[in-house]
Amino acid sequence: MSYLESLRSNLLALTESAASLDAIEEVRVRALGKASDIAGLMKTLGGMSPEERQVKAPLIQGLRAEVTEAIAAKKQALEAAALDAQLASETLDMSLPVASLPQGSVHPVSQVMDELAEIFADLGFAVATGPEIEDDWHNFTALNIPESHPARAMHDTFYFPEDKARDGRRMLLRTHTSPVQIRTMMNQEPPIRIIAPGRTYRSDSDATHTPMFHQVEGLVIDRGIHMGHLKWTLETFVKAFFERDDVVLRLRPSYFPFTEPSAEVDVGFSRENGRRVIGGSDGWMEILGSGMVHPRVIAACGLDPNEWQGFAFGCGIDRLAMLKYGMDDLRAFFDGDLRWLRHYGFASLDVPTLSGGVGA
Ligand code: 2U9
Repeated sequence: MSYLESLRSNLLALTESAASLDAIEEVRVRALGKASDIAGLMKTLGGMSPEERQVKAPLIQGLRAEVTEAIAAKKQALEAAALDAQLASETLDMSLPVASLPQGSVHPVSQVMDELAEIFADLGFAVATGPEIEDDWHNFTALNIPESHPARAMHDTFYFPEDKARDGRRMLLRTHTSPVQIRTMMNQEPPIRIIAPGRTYRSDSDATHTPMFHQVEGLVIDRGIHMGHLKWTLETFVKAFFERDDVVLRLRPSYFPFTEPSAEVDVGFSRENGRRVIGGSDGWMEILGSGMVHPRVIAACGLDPNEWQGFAFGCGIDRLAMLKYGMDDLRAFFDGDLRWLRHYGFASLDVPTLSGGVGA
């Protein structure tokens, strides 16, 4: 057997017998590194006559190519085997019962959002979401709040600098979730039934206001929609949310630029152990704003207001959580205090259902 042949069978045997990624790397250095036999053979090419080189160069280079390829193939096979072994060792049997319950809990705001989704899904509403960084057209103009409108100032908006404007529209942190409904109306054919829960931002901070707060808004667009549909929907929602049948609603005329007519919604409360609880008729508490979608808002979204009508409503999720679960300081929602979270948090594996009870 020639020297080249015995070198070839030696190196291929070494390659084949490498049992780990470290071992194959050692073989690579030994077979192809600077001090290897193949490197030595490559160096001899320079001192050969052209005739000899013409014969030997293809043999030596061919050997180098064959060994390089064999090492690469072996390395790939070892890597695949290592990945298979890792995946096999990391399998998790999802059907096994939980050994101990997870430590974390669901934040009351997330719990209320899940409850809202569950209640409104039963009434045929889908959950819609959209960007928190908006432009002034979707947040204001489309909602019948033109540039000079005092409502823009009332919203205490967090604006981005002028040079961040897109297509001539000033960017801002959305002051309500209404732009989600605008985007839905522009992208989806009616009939529309959605709720839009999410974070909203206003430059306002005291015991009852935080710069970031959570809102849910609802929107129905269809033919022949009237205030009766609005009142029934809100009544059904409030009864299901507070899990009481003795809920009474009172609609008071109000004004919002995006609805006409507009109504603020009060709910009757009673006193239990000195605390106000929803239900009964000891007094009224305002919980929602609502109204028939303004024809100008419907037209701004490209729909014919003579054909399509709708109702909309909005309320603060943080306030809903406080009322339902008896919390009295809004700021605690955002402190991240573990004792508060453990006290008010909800078991992470509990999913609110209408049959099993939406609340805790
Ligand atoms: C579209 C058309 C109409 C949403 C509405 C209210 C009334 C309202 C406030 C309640 C407390 C916000 O969190 S809060 O400060 N909201 O009173 N929101 S009607 O009306 C819309 C929305 C979108 C396209």
